[in-house]
Formats: sequence, structure tokens, C-alpha cells
Amino acid sequence: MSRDRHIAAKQRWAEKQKARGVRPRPVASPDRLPPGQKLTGGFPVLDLGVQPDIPIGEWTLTLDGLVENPAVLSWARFGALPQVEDVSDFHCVTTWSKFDCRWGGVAFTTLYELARPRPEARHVFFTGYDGYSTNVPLERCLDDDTLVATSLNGAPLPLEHGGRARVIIPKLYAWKGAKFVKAITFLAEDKLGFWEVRGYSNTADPWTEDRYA
Ligand SMILES: Nc1nc2c(c(=O)[nH]1)N[C@H]1C(S)=C(S)[C@@H](COP(=O)(O)O)O[C@H]1N2
Ligand SMILES: [Mo]
Repeated sequence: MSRDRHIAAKQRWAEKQKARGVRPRPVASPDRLPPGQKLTGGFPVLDLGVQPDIPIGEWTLTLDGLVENPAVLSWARFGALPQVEDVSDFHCVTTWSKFDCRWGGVAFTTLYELARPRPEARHVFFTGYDGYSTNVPLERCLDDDTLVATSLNGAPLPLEHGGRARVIIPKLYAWKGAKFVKAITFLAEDKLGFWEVRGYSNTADPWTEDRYA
């Protein structure tokens, strides 16, 4: 991570601690591991108890809502979009983190340019084939490390990790990235997703331990 981001994160954390009138507690690895997280070598699987296995011929990704150019992308059309790879760390709110995940797929900005959201669009609502949903501010989605991933470490994304395609937003806790993604909807007003209506934080910043609302 960049030094600036690291300093900003530490600053935000310190301010939050100050506001609460408590002393900051030690962090395991201040430059990499967010506070309260433990590093895992494996890759735990979290889902709602279903892993929808969509045949390639039936898989689509819908881009809709407040957009000039709504689209229903087939697997072939999605695969023909410019592909990128990005290595990032993965932080689950249940306190495990995994370093150096190499995700491959389509940058969110590419989908943004394709759908052409209207100026009123400020929020993004993601829906999964399993009925999961989550919401993220549009501005955060436009970060250059946000992508819809179809590969992990050079291999097709395993079903249990959200294949055929999942959203990756490294700067937020992992529940903000929908596995089995089916639709990306651009909205003017924020709309809470599956965990957000159940008490998870709407902002979900791992660096400030912004876990529950
Ligand atoms: N569709 C879908 N996406 C989801 C979830 C889910 O249950 N369904 N769980 C979220 C949570 S809480 C986490 S921590 C990550 C887990 O991803 P993993 O199973 O690849 O570790 O996916 C997120 N995205
Ligand atoms: Mo999670």
C-alpha cells in the first residue's frame, strides 16, 4: 500500500480513538494489516448457503438503473471487454485478512464507461445470483482497484469464491464485494444491501474498524 494511504489510515484511526477518549491499542502490522484483523494463509468461504452454478450460456451481467446505455452482457461480451489484473489484500469483517490476492477481470470503470450513468447516479447497488446484495458509493467503485473478477491467481474464479464473477473492492470490508454478481444498478439515492440492513456498517472501512453501524 502507498505510504500516503497508510498515513491517512493511521490518522483516521487515531482521530476515532481520540473521539472515544481511549488509547489506541497495538496493531499487529501497522503498515499492512488493519486493526483487529488476523492474517490467514487459507481462504475461508462465506456465503448464504447457496453457490449458484450458472451455465456459461445462461450467465449474464446486467448494468441498469440511471444509465444512458443499459446492458445485459453475455459471458462472451463480458470476456471481450478489456481485461485487467490487480493484486490486493482481502479483509473480512469477521477479522481474517488474506494478503496478495491476484484478481483478473474487468475494471469497474470499464463497465461505468459502457453503461454511461447519468449525473444523478451517486450510488451503486450490486445483486448476486444467490439473492445477496450490497451497496457502495459510486465514487468508491471508481477507484482503480475495483473490478468484477473472473479469475483468481491466474485460474478461473472458483465457484465457492463467487464464480463466475464477483466484485472486488479492496479498500472496503469484503462483504461490500458481491460474489456471483448478476446486476449492477446505478441509483441516485442510497439503498442498503443484505448485511447493511442487518446492522453492518454502511461505510465499511477496515482501517477504522468500521464494522457495524
Ligand atoms: N453473493 C454473495 N456475495 C458475498 C457474500 C455472500 O454471502 N453472497 N458474502 C460476503 C462476505 S461477508 C465476504 S467476507 C466475502 C467472502 O468471500 P469468500 O467466500 O471468497 O471468502 O464475500 C462477500 N460477498
Ligand atoms: Mo464477511
